[in-house]
Order: sequence, then C-alpha cells, then structure tokens
Amino acid sequence: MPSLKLSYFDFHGGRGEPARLALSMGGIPFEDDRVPPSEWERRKPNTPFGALPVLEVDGQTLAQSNAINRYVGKLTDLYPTDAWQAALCDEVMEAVEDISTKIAATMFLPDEEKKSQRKALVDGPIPFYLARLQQRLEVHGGRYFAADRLTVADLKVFVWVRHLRSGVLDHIPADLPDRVASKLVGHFERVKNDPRVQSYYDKHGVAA
Ligand SMILES: N[C@@H](CCC(=O)N[C@@H](CS)C(=O)NCC(=O)O)C(=O)O
Repeated sequence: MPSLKLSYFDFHGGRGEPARLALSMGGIPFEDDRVPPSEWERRKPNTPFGALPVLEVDGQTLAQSNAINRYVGKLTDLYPTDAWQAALCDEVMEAVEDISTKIAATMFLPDEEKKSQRKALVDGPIPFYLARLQQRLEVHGGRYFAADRLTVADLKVFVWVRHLRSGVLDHIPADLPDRVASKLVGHFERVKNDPRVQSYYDKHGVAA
C-alpha cells in the first residue's frame, strides 16, 4: 500500500470528507492532514490548483476531489470495477460538484447579495439537483447510485445532503431535501446507518 497523506481543511464535510471516509472505511492508514485557516495562505501556492483537497501518494500529489475519490475508491473497493457502473458513479460525483460549486460561489458574498443569490438557488438549482439525483438513484435500483452497493458516489451525495440539512447554510432552508427529495433523504439515512460510516463518526466524535 502506498504512503498516503490527505490534506483538507479542519472541518467535517466538504470536498475532502468522502475520501477521509472511504480511507477510514477501507481500513487504509493515511495521514489526516487538517489544514488550519492560518496556514492556508502559505500552503496554497504549493498545491497543484491552489485548492484542497490534495492527496499525497508516496510523495507525489493528486488534486481534484473526484480524482481523489476515484483513486481512494479503487484502493478501498468503494469504486465499481465495471466500466459502466464506474461511469454512473462518476456522473453522480460530477453532478454534486456542479451544484456545490454554485453554492460555494455565494459563500463570501455580502449578506444582502448572498440572500438574493441563495434565494435564486433555492428557487431553482438546488431542488433541481436534489430531484434529479433522486431520479438517478431510482433508475439504478433505489438503494445506491451504482453497482447496487455503497461507493464513493454515495459518500459524496451523503456529505452534500448532510450539509444542506444541517441548517448551517444561511438562507437555504434545512428541510429542503426532505420536502423535494424524500427518497434521497432515505438514501442519506441508509449511508449514515452503514456500520463503517457510523464507526468513522464515532471515532471523530461527531454525529453523522
Ligand atoms: N474542483 C476542485 C475544487 C476545489 C476547491 O474549490 N476547494 C476549496 C475547498 S472545498 C478550496 O480549496 N478553497 C480555498 C481556496 O480556493 O483558496 C475539487 O473538486 O477539488
């Protein structure tokens, strides 16, 4: 097994969490490098694209969360071996990137601007992505997004739905997923109740 160091910001959730979860679920040792905000300015220029997460593999760096998810998914058997099922897994991870990028763009806006941009997201793109993800889930059997088993795609959707439901996003109602995509919330519960997922959150002392 290569020597692994996963660098991401020091909070639960976000683009680094699916890889942290997958490596822990697969029992693969890795250095969980949690970058404090005070260090980011200094470290940013040394990352491939000026952003986190970054995975170091035997001293070589890999950026882009979904590339990292695919790689760790292969190491942990949480990524399908079948080419078609792998593509379905990719589709879902890219869809979560699309909508997460729209939400992230509002993060540091002045409050009035944030409010109006988030209202527009709540009136359109967020329910759209929730409903379409739910549709993809149902088309592929209703339990998991690909290969009829838990993959990194499920972890990525789980982390996103948890973020929405947590209520930490100002002007985005926490009950939106429950209102527009109850089966996706069912999927969230399924992933949350996976014993490997539960043991990760028990270890880190936070509720899933
Ligand atoms: N497409 C990239 C986006 C990475 C990204 O925007 N990361 C954010 C954190 S989730 C970041 O590093 N923000 C700090 C910055 O851009 O300075 C990926 O999927 O990894």
